[in-house]
Amino acid sequence: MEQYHPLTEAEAIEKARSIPGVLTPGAELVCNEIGDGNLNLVFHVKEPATGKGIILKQALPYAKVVGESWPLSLDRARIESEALIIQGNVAPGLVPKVYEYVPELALTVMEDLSDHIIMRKGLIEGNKYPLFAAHIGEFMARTLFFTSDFGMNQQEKKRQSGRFINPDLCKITEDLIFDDPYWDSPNNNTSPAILDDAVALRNDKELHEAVSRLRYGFLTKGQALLHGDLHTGSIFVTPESTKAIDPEFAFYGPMGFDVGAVIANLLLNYAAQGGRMNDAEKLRDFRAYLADTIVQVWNEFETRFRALWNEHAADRMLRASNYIDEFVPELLQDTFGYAGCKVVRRIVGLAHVADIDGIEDDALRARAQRVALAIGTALIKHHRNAKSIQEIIEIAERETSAKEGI
Ligand code: SR1
Ligand code: MG
Repeated sequence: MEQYHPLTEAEAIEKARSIPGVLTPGAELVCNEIGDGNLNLVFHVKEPATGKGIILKQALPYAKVVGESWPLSLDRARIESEALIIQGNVAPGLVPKVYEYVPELALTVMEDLSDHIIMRKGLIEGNKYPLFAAHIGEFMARTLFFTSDFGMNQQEKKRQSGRFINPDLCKITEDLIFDDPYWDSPNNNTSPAILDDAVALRNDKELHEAVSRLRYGFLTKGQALLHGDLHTGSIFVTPESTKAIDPEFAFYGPMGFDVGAVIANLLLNYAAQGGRMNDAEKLRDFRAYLADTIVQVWNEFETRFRALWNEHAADRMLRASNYIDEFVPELLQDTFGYAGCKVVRRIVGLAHVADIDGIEDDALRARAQRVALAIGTALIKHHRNAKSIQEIIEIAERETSAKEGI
């Protein structure tokens, strides 16, 4: 058995060659390490003559973004590969295929999606993805429903939850999302230009009450197997196709955390475009597209989730009741709250987003950060009163005009 070590590019090529049925036997192969995330090595092995390729993702025993001082369990590679397999079974075509998982190397060998682009990059460039809402709504409805007590064998769900105890990665979320932004944590990465807004977060009792409730929900509500980090950097797109990647944060948690993650990242782009698009008409049009996409993501998700419930509810009591009509409104409230938390952490916390950090002009970048913080905190404070997805758009428009003066 091979001992764990970070792969070299030559070893990645050798491993890729051993996968049957993907690359041409004996073909010339090239390899690049393309990992630009916070945690892992990612090797892209490509066959230049045909364009065929394979991705090899290897966990490092520490958080790459910080260094060896932040150790992390390699078990996250097993969790990611098992989550991808489960998601691929219940939501076919919406995640990359896993060819092999090599436990001793914490290595997942999977489908090359280089005909897609990372959605965050696409949105930054101002591209629209008309099928995205339906695809991601389908992905979330099917993965969350069929891994929950609503849609799977309830004894098997307990056993499955045990395989997705993910303490190291959950701790990252507990700290970076539900703790650090609300005090002067050394983990934070806050621009001095918005220090007054960051300090206001630390002194806002009403906000702390609401975040504390959401944090407790994250810790205790084991509703479904979440992706756990479903931001637009974890989604590959083309105009016709959507694939969710990178579920290493997968664990049994509150469904609204995944739905909120998607919406938060659309809102971050919404805030960012005010510092990116100079043409007022283009900006209005792109923001209208993002707002419409947010509403559609929820509607597509809710419609599908309810349909799955009607057809597959797992026990007699669910089938005999209208509990779904109580559950979905609570899920909407969680979605508001988690979306807000995920916006706030990307502005003052350790890990930011390129949508906003990539704005060249300092004043416009600071304004976009303030817009995002205002939207995020308003969502968190409003979450228990949320009744309709449309309220997210009202909040985004209201806070944006207040900060941008339009
Ligand atoms: C230390 S890891 C920082 C962030 O990167 C991942 O994508 C997660 O969002 C995590 O919080
Ligand atoms: Mg990731």
